[in-house]
Amino acid sequence: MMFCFTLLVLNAKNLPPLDTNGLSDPYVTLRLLPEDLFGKEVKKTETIKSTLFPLFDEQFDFDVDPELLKETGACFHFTVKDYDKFSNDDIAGHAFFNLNNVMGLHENINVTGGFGSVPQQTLNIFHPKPEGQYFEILETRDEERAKLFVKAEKDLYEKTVSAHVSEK
Ligand SMILES: [Ca+2]
Repeated sequence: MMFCFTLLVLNAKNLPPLDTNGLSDPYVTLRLLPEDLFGKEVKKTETIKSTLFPLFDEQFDFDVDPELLKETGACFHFTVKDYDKFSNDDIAGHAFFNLNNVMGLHENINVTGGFGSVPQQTLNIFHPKPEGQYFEILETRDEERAKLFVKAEKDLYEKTVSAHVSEK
């Protein structure tokens, strides 16, 4: 049985300035990983011009087999990019969202009440280095390597989050 996973991309803040005017033209691409399970479909938001605090407020629907969301390493991969008219778009950063603990997935119930009933998640973006190496691994079709990559990213994400929390 397939179900529709709906994701609302709200906003981003404090993005790195990637244009010479000290601003950026951000948009977000999102996809499900690992590719071997979910395919290569990539969705993207509109580009918001000249801002480091874009408001996207866009909704995306993914038709997925809920069993796949329970697989190790299943996650959303977000990439925040800066649109450039005359060169390749720059990458502002990446973020990952683990899907193993999504509300309603294990309880076998529908989450009702719309977005108001689902807590918002704030993800910290990070810029992976060296970029080339990350992307080679990311693009690989080999499932085991993809999973290892995702696990490493999740560990990094957890570290980023805990560092962020302890700052407060
Ligand atoms: Ca730009």
